Amino acid sequence: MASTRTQVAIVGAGPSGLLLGALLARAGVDAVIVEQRSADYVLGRIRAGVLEQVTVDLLDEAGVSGRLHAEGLPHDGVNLAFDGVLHRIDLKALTGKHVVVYGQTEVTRDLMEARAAAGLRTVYEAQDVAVHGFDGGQPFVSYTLRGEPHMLQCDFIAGCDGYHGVCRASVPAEALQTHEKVYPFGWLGILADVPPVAHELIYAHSEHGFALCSMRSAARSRYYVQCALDDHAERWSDEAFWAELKRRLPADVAAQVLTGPSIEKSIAPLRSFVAEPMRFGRLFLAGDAAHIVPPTGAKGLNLAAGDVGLLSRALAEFYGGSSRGIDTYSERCLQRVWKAERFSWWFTSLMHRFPDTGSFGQRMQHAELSYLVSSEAASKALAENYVGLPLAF
Ligand code: RFL
Ligand code: PHB
Repeated sequence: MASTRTQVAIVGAGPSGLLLGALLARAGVDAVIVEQRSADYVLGRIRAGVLEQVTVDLLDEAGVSGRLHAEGLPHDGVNLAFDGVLHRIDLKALTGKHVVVYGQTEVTRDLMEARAAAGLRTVYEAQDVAVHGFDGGQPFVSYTLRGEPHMLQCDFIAGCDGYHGVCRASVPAEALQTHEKVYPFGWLGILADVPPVAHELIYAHSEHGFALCSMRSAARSRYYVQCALDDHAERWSDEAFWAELKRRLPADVAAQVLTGPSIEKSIAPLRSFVAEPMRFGRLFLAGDAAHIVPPTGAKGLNLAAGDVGLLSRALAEFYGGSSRGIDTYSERCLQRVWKAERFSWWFTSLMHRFPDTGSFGQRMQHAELSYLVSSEAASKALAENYVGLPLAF
C-alpha cells in the first residue's frame, strides 16, 4: 500500500475543502485534498451565487480573488416582490455593506487553478475514501486510486465532504447530536444565457408559490421556482418554466423577462440541518458536512467559508503552539451557524407557499411582508442578516 504523510488531510474539494487548502497554504501548513469526483464533475455543479463580505475577505486572504473583483457584481440592494409590487431593501444604506454576485462554480474554478499553479496536491477520483483513528493520536485517510490502495497519514482530518460525505457518518452516533427540518417543497432552477430581468435579485412571494430571479453575469440569468418535492426537472419544458416564473412575478417585471433555452435545469430539495459538535478528537467538520440551510437566505456557501476561515486560523495557531483555536472551533462556528439557520428558516417560511397553510397563515405572511418593507427596523434586521453576521475570530 502506498503511504504518504501531510499535516492536514482534507476530505472533499468543494468550496470548503479548496478554500481551507488555500488558507492553510498561506499559513505555511501542509495539506492534501482527497476528492471522490473528478474536477470537471465538481465544476459542473451549479449552486450558490451570492457572496457575503466575510467570504470575499477570506478569498482575498487566500490570494484567489483577482477575477472575483474584476467580474463579480457588487449588489447594494435586494428586492422583495408581493401583491404585484416590487420593494427594494437598500442593503448599503441600512448596513453600510453589500453582497457580491459571483457563482460558486467560478469560486471553485479560481481555487482549483490557484491550487494547481502552486503545485499543491489534490487527489481526484479517489474511491472508497475512509477516515480512521481520529479519536486517537494517529489519524489517517485511506482510499483507492485506479485500483491501488493508498494511505494518507496526518495530524488532523478536515471533513469538508458535504452533506452526504463519509466524515460525519464515521463519527459514533452517540457523540453527535443532529437537528433537522425538511421542507415540503423544492426549488426548480434554470440557468440561461439571457440578460437578467433586473440588476438586483428579486425574491418573490405569490399565490402560485415562491420565485427567485438571480444571475451569474450581465448576460447569464439564474431563475428558480418553488416546486413539489416529487417533481422532476425533465417534466418541465423551458416554455413551461418561463410561463410559471412570469406567473409568480409582478406583471411589469414579468413583461421584462427575456427568455431563451436553458443550459441547466435541476431540482434541489430544501432542508435545515445541524450536527453538533463540529469536532471529534482530530476530526473537524466544516461546511455542508456539518450543516445545511435552505437556499432562501443564500447562506450555505458563506457559512462554509466562515467555518474554514476559523479552522485555518485554529490549525495555524496549533502549529504555532496554542490549542485554544481548535478547542473553541466548534463553539465559535455554531454560534454563527445557528443564527444563519434561524434567518434561512424564517426567510423560507415567509416567502414560500406551504401546502398546509390556511388563510390565517397566509395573512400572517402578508402582514409580515408589509411590515418588513414599511418599517426601517424590520428592513434593517433583514439586511443585517442578508449581508452576513460577523465571524468570531
Ligand atoms: P460541497 O460543495 O457539497 O462539497 C463537498 C465535496 O466533497 C466531496 N465528497 C467526497 N470526497 C471524498 N470522499 C467522500 N466520501 C466524499 N463525499 C463527498 C463531494 O464530491 C464534493 O466535491 O460542500 P462544501 O464544500 O461544504 O460547500 C457547501 C456549498 O456547496 C453549499 O453550502 C452551497 O452551494 C449552498 N447554496 C448556496 N449557498 C450560498 O451561500 N449562497 C447561495 O446563493 C446558495 N445557493 C446553494 C444555492 C445550494 C444549492 N443546492 C443545489 C444545494 C443554491 C442551490 C440550488
Ligand atoms: C443563486 O443565484 O443561485 C442564488 C441566489 C440567491 C439565493 C439562492 C441562490 O438565495
